[in-house]
Amino acid sequence: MLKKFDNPIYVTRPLLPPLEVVTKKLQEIWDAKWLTNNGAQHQLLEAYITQYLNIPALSLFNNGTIALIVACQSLRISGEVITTPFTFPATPHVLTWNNIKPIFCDIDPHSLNIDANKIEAMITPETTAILAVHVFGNPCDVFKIQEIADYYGLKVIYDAAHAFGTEIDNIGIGQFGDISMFSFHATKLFHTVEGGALAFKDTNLKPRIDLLKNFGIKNEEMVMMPGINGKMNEMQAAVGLCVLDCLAEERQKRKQLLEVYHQHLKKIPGIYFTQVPDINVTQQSYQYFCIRINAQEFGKSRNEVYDILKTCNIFVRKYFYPLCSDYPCYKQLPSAHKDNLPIANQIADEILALPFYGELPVADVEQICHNIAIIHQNN
Ligand code: T4K
Repeated sequence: MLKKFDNPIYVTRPLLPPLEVVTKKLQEIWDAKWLTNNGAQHQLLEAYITQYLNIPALSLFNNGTIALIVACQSLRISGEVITTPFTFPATPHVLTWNNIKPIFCDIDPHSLNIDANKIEAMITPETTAILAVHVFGNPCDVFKIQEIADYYGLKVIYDAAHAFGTEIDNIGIGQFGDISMFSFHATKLFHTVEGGALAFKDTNLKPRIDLLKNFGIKNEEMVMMPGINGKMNEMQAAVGLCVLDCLAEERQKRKQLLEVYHQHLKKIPGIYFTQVPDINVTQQSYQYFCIRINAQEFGKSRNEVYDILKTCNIFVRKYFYPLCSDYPCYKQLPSAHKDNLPIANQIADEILALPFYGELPVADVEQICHNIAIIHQNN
């Protein structure tokens, strides 16, 4: 029998440090009377995260989307950029806000990331960059993407919104490509309520990025360029510092939940997990846990499973459905045509993000899996 939970179970819950720890940090801000504009908390957090993510340079932002807009500006990207339709709206919107045309490339059916083997065919004389997403924290084929970029003289930007802490061969994911963006939104493993960061290997980029996020202001009498307000404030940074202290435990809990999900769901026909076959992922981000449901083999469609789980008070999410290429603002683009994106269209109909956060009891995960098994058996 299906079990209905008494209280709603959401896809995620924010990692909340003890309130008294946050209050103590806020007292420091009150004492300093310094609320934003590169304050003490900001400087501390920037230094800690640079170290935590194992990257040469980093710049904090008020959210991931503004950070990504600035990434494009800082590299002077223009014309056309090849990207994925299987992502959050922010990814292509950032291009549009920079007056750049997004060109949608199909995805790999296992990693759900942009299919590196299909990028070359999308390159035109207008192409200046590749904007790839490490979907659900699983790394893209960074080596192949860099090879293509080097050959054609393109920049590489990674939307690493989900990939906080991901490492390949013990190298921080932010070391690949020209710039990577991390999101620190409340729903992310590491968060600052709202927030984000740009990570980059070329430390020479830092002055330009820091100018761009502060209106282009160099000093009281010089404004160097048309910048934006992308600054992270002291409250955000303080919350981030408190969340950092809870991260190791949160990661451990999520690792255990991931194992429980795998153990129970792998036996059910028609359920598939994401995989990154040719990349040595030495550390995962544990950001999301997503499955694919093959309707024929499972006996019910993803939408039916979504609806049934909702009646059990389990609020799973269809990340990322609809595809960005189906939004009214993009669907007229030739690259958005379904014939160009067969895998992305298939995956968008199969994907389901299940509840995944440290506070979720193992017993609840077992019950969620049990409910999915019952849905399969009730065909
Ligand atoms: N690129 C990618 C690939 C992204 O996924 C994102 C953001 C970005 C770029 C942009 O980064 P930011 O500019 O946001 O830094 C959520 C997040 O709002 C969004 O940040 C995230 N991706 C996306 C994947 O998920 P929604 O519309 O699903 O959020 P919402 O409000 O429905 O929250 C989901 C669930 O989380 C709720 O059902 C309950 C729980 N929740 C949420 C919030 C906000 C809480 O328990 N407490 C909370 O405070 O987008």
